[in-house]
Amino acid sequence: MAHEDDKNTISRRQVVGTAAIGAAGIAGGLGLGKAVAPTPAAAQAAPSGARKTEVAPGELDEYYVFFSSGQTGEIRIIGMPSMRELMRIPVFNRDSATGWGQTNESLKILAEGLTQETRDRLKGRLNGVWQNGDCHHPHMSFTDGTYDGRYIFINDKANTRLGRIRTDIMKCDKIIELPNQYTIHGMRPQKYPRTGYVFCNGEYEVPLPNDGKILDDKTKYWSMFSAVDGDTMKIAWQVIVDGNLDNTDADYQGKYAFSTCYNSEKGVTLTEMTASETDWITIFNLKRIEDAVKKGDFKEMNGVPVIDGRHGSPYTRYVPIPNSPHGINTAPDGIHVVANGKLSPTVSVFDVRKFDDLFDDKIKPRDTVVAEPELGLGPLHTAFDGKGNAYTTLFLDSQVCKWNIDTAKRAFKGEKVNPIIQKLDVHYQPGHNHSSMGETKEADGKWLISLNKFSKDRFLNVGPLKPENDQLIDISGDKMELVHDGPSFAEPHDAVIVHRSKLEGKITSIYKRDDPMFADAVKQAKADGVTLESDAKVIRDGKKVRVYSFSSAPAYGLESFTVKQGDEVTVYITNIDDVEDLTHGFCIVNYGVNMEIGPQQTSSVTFIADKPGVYWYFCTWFCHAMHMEMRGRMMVEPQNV
Ligand code: K7E
Ligand code: CUA
Repeated sequence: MAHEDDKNTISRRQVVGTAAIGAAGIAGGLGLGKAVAPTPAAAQAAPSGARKTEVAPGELDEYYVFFSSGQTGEIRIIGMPSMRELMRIPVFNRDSATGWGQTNESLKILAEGLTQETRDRLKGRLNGVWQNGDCHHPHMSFTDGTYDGRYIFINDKANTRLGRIRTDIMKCDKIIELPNQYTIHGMRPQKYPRTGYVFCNGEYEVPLPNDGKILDDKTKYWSMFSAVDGDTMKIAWQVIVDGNLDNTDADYQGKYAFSTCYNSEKGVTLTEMTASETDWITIFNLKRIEDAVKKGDFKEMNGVPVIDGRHGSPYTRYVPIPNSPHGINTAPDGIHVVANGKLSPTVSVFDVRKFDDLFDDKIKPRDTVVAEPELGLGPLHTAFDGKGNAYTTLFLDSQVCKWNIDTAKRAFKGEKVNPIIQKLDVHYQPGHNHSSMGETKEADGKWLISLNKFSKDRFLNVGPLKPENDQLIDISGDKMELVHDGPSFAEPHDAVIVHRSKLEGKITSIYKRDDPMFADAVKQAKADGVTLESDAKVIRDGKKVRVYSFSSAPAYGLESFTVKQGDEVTVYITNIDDVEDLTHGFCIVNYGVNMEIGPQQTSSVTFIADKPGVYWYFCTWFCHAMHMEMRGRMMVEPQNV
């Protein structure tokens, strides 16, 4: 079977002409309209393992899956193996349900980590914050090589930000914009000893500073590798590199981080970017970089120590690999790192133990490569089962390829062995895949999710814009078995699969009254002499009016309040219910205001009472049999009365 697949691959490859894949090859080969026709959906028999995904009513899933949402800008939590969507966590998006991007609490988080320059640009518009994001890579914080259940980090490719989610309440608590770079693509937390750093790749090259003085001179464009301190969410240092930076990962020793580069040419057109037969991975020596920061071997740019990591520097090494690699993944054995070929049908396997010698110039860059198996067309990302096998997505072939790392190493040394164990059709064109606990040293080899970019005919037709298809594959046996199709909308790139034991006892259902999320509201109430949990009153402070109310199903503390046209009104609501699953909302009709108030949470929103009249406010989260009656009036007096 493996042998046959291999033959297929070779003949298809010959048709495409891999050796000559240049820009023309991409236009023909990677152009989706002409992509290799996948197996029709009907040809895939109904999976016998469908029951494996069944989680009976009232039972709980074994794993949490944290999905990115691409250009939707949020994080989604899915239960696995049922693949039921459990929750969405707004991060970079404006969310109508929760008021994220409108409440004072969320606006503070969205604004405080922006650079001064961006804050000035956004003054007086868009609520002072970006309204869109593009999430690719969600990752949990690590301690000692495995998930520690503290935080989820997520990149924003669109507006160059890194977001952090507190897992105790599953809400975003910090967002930072990185200066000196334009876009964050690859992002990974440090695995050992802990997170620690969060590494962020600046994919696109720009002039630095990017102030318009240099525009078209691409020889003066640069990419930046950044390390953010995951505890403080402050940027620690940056490294300027040759080429660009696509995906990144870290080792299990705490010594190195590494990134793929698909544009060593520093081209600005497709033809230029793919001109060279080889690109490279860039390896960062963390200890040497930290020493450089200590002894001052850097240039300060916008308050950040920027280290020169271009060719010839002691801080980086560049290892050439075939044209335009994409994903890079460290195996749970702590030794092997796989860079995925994309335009090349190969993946390159590195042995991290050789990186010490490479930095001491005892060996050549290519001596760190210990295998380079040819897997099929368009390898993008690789996952692991902790048993020595790797699972690589083949974008163009619409397959997942299971292969053995050790066999690949033997083949690289010239032995006549085939590392490929099985190829499984997926539907269609997979980007990332992820195995259960697979990016930790506790990879358990049970499940694999293939995040497929196209669903075509797999679901009821919903128009020109179709969902993606996240397929669940059982990898616990010798053969991979497809067990579930999961449509999802725009556009989860990546997901991490976390065993529920990692979060046990860490998640709360009721806010603590001293939660830092609403500390500002508590402070303001104190200054106004108001007790948030029991006072319902209106405080006037010139043209500023602060309305304090609480909520307890099915009523608000204030049945009505009156303000004057033109007032700047801030409404604070404290949900004094301390019952699990009893969230209230606060929406004002025709004022564009709505927010979530969880049990024991205080939420606030500020707006101008610009139109006189009677405006009912009402509760938007179903909370009681009398939920419809949970309403009150905002009366706005006309200005000239
Ligand atoms: Cu391959 Cu942004 Cu991780 Cu998309 S990236 S697939
Ligand atoms: Cu309170 Cu519905």
